[in-house]
Amino acid sequence: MFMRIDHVGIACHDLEEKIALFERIFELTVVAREVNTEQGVREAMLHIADGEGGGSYIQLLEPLGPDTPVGKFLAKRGEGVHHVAFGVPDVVHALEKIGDRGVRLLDKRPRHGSLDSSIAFLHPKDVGGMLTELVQAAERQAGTTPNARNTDT
Ligand code: CMX
Ligand code: CO
Repeated sequence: MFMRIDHVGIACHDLEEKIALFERIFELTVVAREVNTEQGVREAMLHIADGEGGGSYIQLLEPLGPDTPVGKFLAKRGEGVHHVAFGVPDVVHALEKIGDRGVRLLDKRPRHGSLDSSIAFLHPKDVGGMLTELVQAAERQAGTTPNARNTDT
């Protein structure tokens, strides 16, 4: 079902500060910055490697306000790992299969995610306490990495 770990999402108060930290200590490069109002985040994707069906990344997340998923998480738990995202070939198919196994789907249908992916979340309480995201990467040519860009969605 899973092809790779697509990304690990890290909640933070100050996106620019954390980008600088991850660039400095891990030599990672930002390949995309995005404001996703539907998810309530300002975010950056830092590229790690290319894998089957897409890349793998660290996703840094700053909330757009306190009453957002990441805003609430920061208030309750502070900065740190917020979710793990797995790459799947077909997110609609994966959602159907996982839903049939009794896991609560936070998204019944895929939404827009980073780098033009299609994403959906599973309830952390049904996955051993881990907020889980499914990612179907956007179609792109094998062996290429996305260009750095700024988009507002
Ligand atoms: N990881 C693990 N557990 C989490 C969690 C997280 N990130 N966020 C919340 N929880 C736990 C809470 O601790 C709580 O447990 P207890 O009842 O034991 O205290 C339980 O889940 C319910 O949490 P809550 O605070 O009452 O509920 P919220 O209103 O904060 O909703 C959740 C939690 C997961 C349903 C919500 O954050 C959500 O829908 N998330 C999906 C969307 C999202 O996270 N978007 C941002 C990222 C976007 C991206 O990756 O592109
Ligand atoms: Co994510």
